[in-house]
Amino acid sequence: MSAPNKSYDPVEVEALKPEEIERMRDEALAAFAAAGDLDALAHAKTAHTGGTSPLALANREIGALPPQAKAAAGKLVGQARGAVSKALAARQAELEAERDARVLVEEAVDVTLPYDRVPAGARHPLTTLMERVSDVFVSMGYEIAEGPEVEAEWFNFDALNFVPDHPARQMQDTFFVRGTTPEGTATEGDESGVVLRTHTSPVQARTLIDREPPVYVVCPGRVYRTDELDATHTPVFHQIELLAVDEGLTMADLKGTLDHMVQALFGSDMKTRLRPNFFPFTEPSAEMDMLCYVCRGESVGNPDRPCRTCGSEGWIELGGCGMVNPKVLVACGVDPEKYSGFAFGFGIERMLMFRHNVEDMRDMVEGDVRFTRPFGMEI
Ligand code: FA5
Repeated sequence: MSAPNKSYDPVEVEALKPEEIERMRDEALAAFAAAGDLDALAHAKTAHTGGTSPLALANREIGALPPQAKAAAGKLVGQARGAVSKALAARQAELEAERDARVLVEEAVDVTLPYDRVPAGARHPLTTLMERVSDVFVSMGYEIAEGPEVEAEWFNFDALNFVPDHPARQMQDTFFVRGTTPEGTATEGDESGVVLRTHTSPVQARTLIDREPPVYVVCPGRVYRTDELDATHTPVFHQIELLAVDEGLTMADLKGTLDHMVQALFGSDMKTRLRPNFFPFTEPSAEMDMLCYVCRGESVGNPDRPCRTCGSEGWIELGGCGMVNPKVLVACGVDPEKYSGFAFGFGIERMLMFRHNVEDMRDMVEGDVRFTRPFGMEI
C-alpha cells in the first residue's frame, strides 16, 4: 500500500482511476462469464475477488488517500466490488443449476431396462424328479435309505441271490474297483470283491440287516454299468428303489403301491400292469408298465392317432418289481415265515425321457443349461 499522501487527488492514483476500476470490474465480469464450469469459476473467483486481486489491492490503496478523497474512491471501488460479487453469485447459481441438470440426465436410471440379464440357475431335472418321486413315498410314511456307490460285491450280488456265474457279475457289465490284498498286492478286475453298484437293490440288503421289520424305505441313488453312452443308455444313471417288508404283504400291496405312485405323478386315471419276468432277488418277479400318460392307451389300434411316446403300444415300461425272495430275507436275517415283502426299482433317466419328451439321454449329461433351464421352475 502507498504511504499516506495528503496532497494528491484520488484520480491521480493510477489504481483508483475510474476507468481502471471499471476495467478491473469488467475483466472480472468477463472472466466469470467465460468460466464454463464450477472449477473454472472458482479460479476466476480467486483471481478477481481474492486478497491479491486488482480490486482488493485498489481497495487497499484507499487508505493512502487524503480524507476528502476517501469517500468518492470508496464508493467507486465498493460499487465495482458489489457488481463483481453479484455477478459471481449469479454465475455460480447458473453453473450449479447446469451441473444439477446434467447429473440428473447422466445418472438417470432407466427402469424399463431388463434386470435379469444373468439368468437364474436351475436344478437338474433328474434331481427334482428323483425328489418328487421320493416325496410320493415319504408322504405315505416311507423313509429315505441310502447306501454307498462303491459297494461290496456281496451286497450288490450275493445277498441278492445272484448265482456266482450270473452274467451280470462279469466285467463286461460291471465296473470292478481295483483293490489291495491283505498282503499288499494289487488285485485286478473281478478279484477285488468291490464294485460300483449296478443298481440300488443292495440298499435293500443293507436296510434289512440294519433295521428290524416292519421296513418301508425308498432308496434314490446313482448306479453304474459298463453301457455305452447312447440315446437310451448312459454308464452312470439313477434309480429309485422301493422296499416294504412287513407281516402279510402280498402282490396286491405291490400293485396298489405302484398304482398310487403313477397316479400321484401322472394323474388320477393312471394305472399299471405287471408282466412276468425274472430277477434273482424277487420271486415272483415282474416287469411293470404304466398306461401311456400321453395317449392314455387310445393310440392302440387307432392309426389316426399314433403316439410317439409309447409307439402306439398304450403302455410304457417303468422297471422291475416283485415279492422279496425269501432267500434274500434269510441272507439278511429276516424270518421268511413271519415276514414277506415287495420291492421295485426303475430308472429316473427313462422316466424323465418319456415324462418330458426328451429324445436323447445324452442331453441330460452334457451340462448344457439350455436343457436344464426349461425345467427350472420345478422345485
Ligand atoms: C434292476 O436294476 C433291478 N434292480 C430293478 C428291481 C428292483 C427289480 C427291485 C425288482 C425289484 P433293470 O436292470 O431292469 O433292473 O434296471 C431297471 C431300470 O434301470 C430299467 O428299467 C431302466 O429304466 C434303467 N436302466 C438300466 N440300464 C440303464 C442305462 N444304461 N441307462 C439308463 N437307464 C438304465
